[in-house]
Amino acid sequence: MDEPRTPPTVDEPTTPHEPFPAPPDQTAPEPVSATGKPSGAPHDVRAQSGAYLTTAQGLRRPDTDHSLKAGPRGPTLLQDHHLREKISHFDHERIPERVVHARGAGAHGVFRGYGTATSVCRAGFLAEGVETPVFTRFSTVAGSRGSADTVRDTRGFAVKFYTDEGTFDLIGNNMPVFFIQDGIKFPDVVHAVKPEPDREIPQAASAHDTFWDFVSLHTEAQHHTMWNMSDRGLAASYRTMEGFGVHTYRLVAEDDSTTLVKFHWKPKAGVHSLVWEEAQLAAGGDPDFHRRDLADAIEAGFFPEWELGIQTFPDTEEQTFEGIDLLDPTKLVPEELAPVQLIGLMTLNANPTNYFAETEQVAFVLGNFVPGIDVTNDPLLQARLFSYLDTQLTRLGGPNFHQIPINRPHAPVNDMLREGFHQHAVHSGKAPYRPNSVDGGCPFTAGAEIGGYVEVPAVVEESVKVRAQARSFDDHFSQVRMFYRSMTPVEQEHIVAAYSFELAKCYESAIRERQLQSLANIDADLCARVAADLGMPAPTATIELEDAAPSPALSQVGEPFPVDGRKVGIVVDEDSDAGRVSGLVDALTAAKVVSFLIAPHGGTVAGLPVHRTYATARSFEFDAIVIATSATPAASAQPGLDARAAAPSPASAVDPRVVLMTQEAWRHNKALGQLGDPSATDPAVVVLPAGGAGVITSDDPAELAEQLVALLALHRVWQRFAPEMAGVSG
Ligand code: HDE
Repeated sequence: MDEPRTPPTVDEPTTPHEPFPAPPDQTAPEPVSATGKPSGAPHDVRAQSGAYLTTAQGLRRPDTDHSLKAGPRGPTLLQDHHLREKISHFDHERIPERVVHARGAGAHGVFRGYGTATSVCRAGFLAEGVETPVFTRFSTVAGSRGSADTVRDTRGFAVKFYTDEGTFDLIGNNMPVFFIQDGIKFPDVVHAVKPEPDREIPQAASAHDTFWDFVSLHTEAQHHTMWNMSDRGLAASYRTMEGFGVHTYRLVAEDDSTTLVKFHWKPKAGVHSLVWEEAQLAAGGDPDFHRRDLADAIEAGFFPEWELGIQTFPDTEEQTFEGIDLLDPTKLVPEELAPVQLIGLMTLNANPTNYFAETEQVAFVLGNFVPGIDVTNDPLLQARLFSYLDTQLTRLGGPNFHQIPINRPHAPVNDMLREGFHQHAVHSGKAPYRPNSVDGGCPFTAGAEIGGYVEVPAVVEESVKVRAQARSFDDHFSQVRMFYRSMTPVEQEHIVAAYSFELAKCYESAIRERQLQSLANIDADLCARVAADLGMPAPTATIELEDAAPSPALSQVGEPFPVDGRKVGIVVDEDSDAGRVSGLVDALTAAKVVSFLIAPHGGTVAGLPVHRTYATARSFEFDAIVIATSATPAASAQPGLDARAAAPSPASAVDPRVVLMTQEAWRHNKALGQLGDPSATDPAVVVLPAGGAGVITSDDPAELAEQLVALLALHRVWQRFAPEMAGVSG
């Protein structure tokens, strides 16, 4: 039996006991066999067991600190098998990281069908109340496995549904459009965004010549690029990202009728982003910002949830909807034209037990479908059908990667795939071929009526073999304009700043000039503002576009969202009124907001447990900051670090780290509060001579909590720098 986990002791423990069990927030892949059979084993069946150190063969070892030598000062002996096993295994611990999406975080969960899709899709897991285990992996695209989470980038959103009918992988992104229209261009766009090959810099960043060289020459990339330059490129957390299947898929109903669809994931917590400076600070201060947030939220019981939705379109011969080519993955269909219909709920409720075994080894394969879900001719999707299986052969070392625990299906497997590296199945029988009589004809083929996957007999027009694409793919700008003009002023401001930053990082003037030309075709005002920032002339448009109606659904600003799991930092010290602070924490906890007490030192202050010290806390970690102390400079403060220390202002009487935190929170449009016991510092004094939007003061903890929650629901105090936003942010 596993011993319950006990806290570490100062002295090295010497009483043998079994390994500790995984903490309650963690789970492991379902203990099914390599061929999908329920094993009846407990979830930790693959965890290590036994109290004593062993070799990989279970042989107990008395010493792992000294190699076997010819005398204490002599050479090491080749016969030391324990040494060789230990070093050799270590030498081979690494596997190739993913070519793209190398940096990611995963979680286990469950998907529950609403039954609202059954009229268009026969897939059993979408039926009402059916619960299907899932494993979801979120990722950045460009950076390598050890890069920072908060860089400007697209985010991956891949979900593995372990359904009774086989595994379905829905591998999407947090943006509904893609850089390229044809999969054959994927290596080009990826080579362009990856670090430049001569110096291998910059890491996890698109702000460099080769990326902008490519997207300005290959203008079909402009739509996706605009999404990256928008707030969507700076996801606040994985929990607050929308997900999109991007391609148009084809659903098949029980009566064989077909419907074209685009998949959407709608986060229950709303769609939120970081601001640029905050993202940069987080990349340095906590490169694991998103990974930590996801794991912490699940551990704390704030299970992230998304509703799966579909936009449906008639499966007509031309495969267009309202003039939009559904096979062009650089185009979206505005939700105002085709509302998203919700068809199920995904809840992520458990952390993985082991990062490598699960999050690193999970293999999403685009060709993993279940009856009821089929492909279209989107040329990007078609290439992906090849790539995802192929890439695993190198990454996971052979063709049996689907037998790795996290990849095992939960449906019975009776394939005729045999042997290969790392074969975990022990196949019985003699006839892995069909037809056979030796094994009594087994395995038998299954028609659609008994769950067989039958491809939709879609008509392929009589055609000529060409390397070409449809003329309808030629419009590269009108939806980019539509996206930009659908943004609120503050979101547009961020887009201008992002282009200005990224292009200013390019060395080659020709590349900046070329990209400005694309911006001129998208929107003259956008182009003029970026050109001014770059100190370059703004070109005029070279093409004429019809203005598409804006799609307000594309904006992230304006709606209140639930505050579950949002974080408030409360600055306290020995002067704080412990009763009031506890009252605030309780009121915030009741509203499902998490409080962190930030104090000059660790341990306790005023009898309250400290979660962060002035040295470890930084504003980006919190959605709002409350000051509940006079915050006079602590013993460890270096007041000279406060730029205004010399000036005789009330702010200089405040610890510089509290000043920094408050000012950053102000700049990042976050709510600021003062728990107004008479000693508490007024944040408005720290950040501004007089108060401002989103700065609240109360000596009543419940009232302060209520006002904070109202501000948190809007995510940021949008009108602070854009007064015209006052209407949307209350
Ligand atoms: Fe991927 N993509 N991709 N991609 N992709 C991979 O598969 C590829 C595309 C996406 O968390 C790789 O297992 C090609 C679109 C996600 O493990 C690789 C093309 C979308 C993930 C690959 C695309 C995506 C990947 C790398 C153009 C959004 C991470 C390792 C035809 C709809 C999944 C791997 C995870 C991963 C190829 C385009 C999303 C190399 C060739 C469009 C979320 O196979």
